Amino acid sequence: MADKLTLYEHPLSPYAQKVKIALREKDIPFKLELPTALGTGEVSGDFASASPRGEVPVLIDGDVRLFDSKVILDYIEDKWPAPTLMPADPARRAKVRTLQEVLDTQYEAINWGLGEVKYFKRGHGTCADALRARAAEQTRKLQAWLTRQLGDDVWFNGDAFGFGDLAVIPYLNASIGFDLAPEPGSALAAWHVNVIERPAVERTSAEATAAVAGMEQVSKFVGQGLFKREYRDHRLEWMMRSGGVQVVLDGLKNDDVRFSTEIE
Ligand SMILES: N[C@@H](CCC(=O)N[C@@H](CS)C(=O)NCC(=O)O)C(=O)O
Repeated sequence: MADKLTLYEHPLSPYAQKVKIALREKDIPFKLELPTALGTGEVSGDFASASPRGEVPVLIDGDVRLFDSKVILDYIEDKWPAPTLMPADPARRAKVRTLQEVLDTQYEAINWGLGEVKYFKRGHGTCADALRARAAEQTRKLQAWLTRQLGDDVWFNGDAFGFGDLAVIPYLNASIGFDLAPEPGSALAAWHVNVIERPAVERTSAEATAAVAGMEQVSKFVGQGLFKREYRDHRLEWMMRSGGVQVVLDGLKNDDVRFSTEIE
């Protein structure tokens, strides 16, 4: 391979973690970059031109510059088809895409909301308690849904590990970090034990765990105006529907939350 790929990421981004797992499973070399000023809404330079939404992950492969994890994953599978990470059967492929859709939107929003409460100290007191309780209830329901999706299979992807599995792992790991592990003895818990041992998953998960330590400090930086959190799509809806209307209003008043970047 001539030039190494560049992946702009943050180790805690579940979207970036999915891409790293895919590249590592396929043994494709890449270098990692953390975009300057990620999280401020003020990104610039090469990253900003490749990522008009200012979000990670971004994959640079020569002249090819891609944003959005599902687009990037499909590109990786198309360009480096072996070993395949997608099942062959059309119904199974559709099931994998359903998993990606639900996990990247509804499941992700819950973990993101828990992060807003725990690390960014949103909704002090009773509002924070209510947000945590709603998140726990929603997580239990989604984990029950995932258990039903897995059924008697070993892998979400079908016969072998693939996109169906890496679609789930970063989100389930984050739940476990928030003390919302899958029910002991469940098929989902057994799947997690199995999947976490894969070198690509283990390495990517370890990078995320190492980055959690830095999160203990971030609320100070919000106060100093160094963060302007992106309340977008399902995340914004989650905060509104789960008891955090005041969090959104306070954030807008204090100018430390923003909506997604309008593409120009
Ligand atoms: N739909 C996108 C979502 C990417 C996304 O939201 N990334 C977050 C990190 S988890 C981000 O970079 N946010 C920019 C910011 O917070 O400023 C994908 O699948 O890649």
